[in-house]
Amino acid sequence: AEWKGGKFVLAEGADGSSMTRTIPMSLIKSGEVFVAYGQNGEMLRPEQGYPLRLIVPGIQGVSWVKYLRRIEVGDKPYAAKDEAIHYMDLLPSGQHRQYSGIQECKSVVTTPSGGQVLLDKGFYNITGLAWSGKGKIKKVDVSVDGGRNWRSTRLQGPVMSKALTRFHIAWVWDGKPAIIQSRATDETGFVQPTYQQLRAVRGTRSIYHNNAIQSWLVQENGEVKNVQVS
Ligand SMILES: Nc1nc2c(c(=O)[nH]1)N[C@H]1C(S)=C(S)[C@@H](COP(=O)(O)O)O[C@H]1N2
Ligand SMILES: [Mo]
Repeated sequence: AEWKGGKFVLAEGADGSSMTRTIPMSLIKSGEVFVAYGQNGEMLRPEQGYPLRLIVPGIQGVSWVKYLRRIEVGDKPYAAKDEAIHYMDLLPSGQHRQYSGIQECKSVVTTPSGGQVLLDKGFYNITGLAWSGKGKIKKVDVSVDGGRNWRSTRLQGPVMSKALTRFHIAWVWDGKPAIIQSRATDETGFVQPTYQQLRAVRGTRSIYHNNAIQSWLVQENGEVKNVQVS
């Protein structure tokens, strides 16, 4: 039942942090938000939020409140501690960006990635994950030269809205240093930004919602590490 003035829902967790988040009623009306008690035929596990967990597709993980113990409906956002102290971004203008839950299009290469080691030159299947809070992934491009050249990858089905989408592309490593990146585009046409592009919009003091292109450096000895390409 919907309360007439109900524009926002408060969701609170039962753990020590009492994780508390405001969920706009518009999201709930879209019919995608639900409360989960199980997954793949078994109860949620403690680390997944047993016994109940809020699922908010397209919204950053912090709003997926685990150990759900309280729901309230109100006419204003609640400015909970996790919204008024944390999870705000300080913009270059000096203003705070708040209640900015939607996860914009992002991707990351999972193999090869930081901490892994390529044992020899030769064939590799570069693979990773892409996702968008605004719909389906349309395409993912991969670069092995730090963003100078890009090739489009094969998306593994089913490609579903606001869900992780795996991509694959073949690569023959010649044994020389290489910088591997992925760049996703979602069905709205939004293209995942470089760090430079993201900083131009969000400044340098914005912590959350980092959806910039991630770079992995493959070194000559095969070790892969995290680097930032400016
Ligand atoms: N009750 C409760 N829910 C919570 C949190 C928490 O600390 N307490 N952490 C949030 C954050 S910040 C994230 S990123 C996700 C992590 O969910 P996962 O462990 O299923 O990946 O849970 C969210 N839900
Ligand atoms: Mo998080």
